[in-house]
Amino acid sequence: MNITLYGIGVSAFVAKVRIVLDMKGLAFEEVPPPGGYGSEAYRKLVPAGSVPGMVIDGTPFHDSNAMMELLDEIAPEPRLMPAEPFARARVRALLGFHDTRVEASVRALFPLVKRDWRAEREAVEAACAGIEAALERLDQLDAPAAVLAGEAPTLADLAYPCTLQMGAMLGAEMERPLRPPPRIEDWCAQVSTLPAVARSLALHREAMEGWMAGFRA
Ligand SMILES: N[C@@H](CCC(=O)N[C@@H](CS)C(=O)NCC(=O)O)C(=O)O
Repeated sequence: MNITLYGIGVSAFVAKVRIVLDMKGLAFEEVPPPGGYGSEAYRKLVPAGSVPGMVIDGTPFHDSNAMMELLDEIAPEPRLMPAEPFARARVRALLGFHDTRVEASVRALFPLVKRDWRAEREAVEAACAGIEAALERLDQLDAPAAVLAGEAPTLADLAYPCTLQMGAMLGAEMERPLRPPPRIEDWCAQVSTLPAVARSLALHREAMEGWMAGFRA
């Protein structure tokens, strides 16, 4: 199998897919989208134009969750989706909650860190409180600990660490440390010990540091 992952270092969506590729021990090449995401050159390779994009033996794929599930199906070991239908539905719900609630709330900090955020303390506070509210809801879903406690990590466990790191780094950058629920922090710390997760966390941290440094006065 010839696999190319198109990605950018700061994307937590890209990290989700990279982590699954690493968990499966699949060989792949990771490259930035030519011309940037959305460019004409990139859309010739991955018509959706978003990152992550992936091409397997000439066939393009987009959408990180679809790619994670695809990889779990074509490379079954270790299994990252449970076999039982209720558990599968819970994993998919957690993947959706990550994309639409948690990552989206963290992304709300992006425009602020690019600006003179010191002049917008209220906006920073509101955005960080939004992340904390999303994480409180995640905690109340009662799923993360339960998912990981089922002895093997699932796709849901692997989706969150880089996003939580991104929120923590952006909060720290803007002098508003995040306060995630303790159970979420413990869960994330536990998942982060997996070598595949640790590798992407390190890549993501370095990319975020470089990216944020570009906006410092
Ligand atoms: N639902 C997509 C979202 C990915 C996404 O939002 N990627 C951003 C960069 S981090 C992007 O490519 N934005 C441009 C676009 O969506 O056209 C996924 O899970 O892959």
